[in-house]
Amino acid sequence: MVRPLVMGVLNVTPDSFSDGGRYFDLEPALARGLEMTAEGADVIDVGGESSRPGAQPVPEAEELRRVIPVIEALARHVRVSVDTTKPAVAEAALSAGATLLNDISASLWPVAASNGVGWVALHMSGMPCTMQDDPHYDDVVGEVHGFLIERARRAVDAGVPEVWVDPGIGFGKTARHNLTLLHHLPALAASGFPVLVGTSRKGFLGLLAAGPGEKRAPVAKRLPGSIATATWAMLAGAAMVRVHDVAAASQSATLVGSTRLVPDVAPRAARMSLEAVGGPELGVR
Ligand code: HH2
Repeated sequence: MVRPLVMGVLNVTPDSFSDGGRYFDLEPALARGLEMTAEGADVIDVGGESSRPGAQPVPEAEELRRVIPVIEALARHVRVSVDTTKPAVAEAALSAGATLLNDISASLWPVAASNGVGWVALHMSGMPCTMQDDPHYDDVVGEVHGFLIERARRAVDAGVPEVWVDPGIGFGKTARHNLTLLHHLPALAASGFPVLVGTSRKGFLGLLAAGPGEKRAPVAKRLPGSIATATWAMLAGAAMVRVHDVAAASQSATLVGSTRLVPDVAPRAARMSLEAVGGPELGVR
């Protein structure tokens, strides 16, 4: 098996849309990173600049100040990715121990190639400060998949050893665009590039879960939608999901993996799923 991977979100920012300010200082950030690791995160994604709709850019020195000490400390315990669009921040994060560049600008593959590390290409239409103003596509699936596969091939040609593609849920997309991209994930997975998907707590889940008199369900009420869409994405072929709620997503990843290929489950997933069903045979209830 293979259990899909779980990427835990660690926003070292004052203004991220769902957890801004909670992990802005080093101590709570490290504690949360280690907690997510214990909950089953395979990768911790450290970011120092919010990309929420309307977010303003953060100066390079400030982004470095936020993320480097956290990466240095966490990389001793778990695989770390850095969520940045700045080449200098990417280089410094790799020197500090990160081994994956999570790149919403889909432009940093030369940095990944020269350092021999992994790279995630995400599709974004426009820039965070304006991307949700009036997103428009003639063919959202064709445009997003075409862009990602072209970037991914360029990265492979440049020598990047590990190339991921991410349809960029919420990055210049309406709820309908997001749902359409989720529906067509199998086609992206069929490209052969491993797919990463991040739906966690995003605005379209708030729209879909809105209660009476609410325009959107608040972030605190988006856990069911976050796990449902992460599970959907894994079943549709995503090899990794990016989530805030690691414990729940990790359990879901284990179940998805276990239902795929029972005899070959990876040791950790096997332990968890077998304990859950009460014995070494998955036939045991
Ligand atoms: N979403 C966010 C940030 N980075 N990276 C990838 N690969 N995929 C995503 O879907 C993705 C991402 C936005 O979420 P979050 O980090 O929680 O919020 P903010 O940007 O406000 O810090």
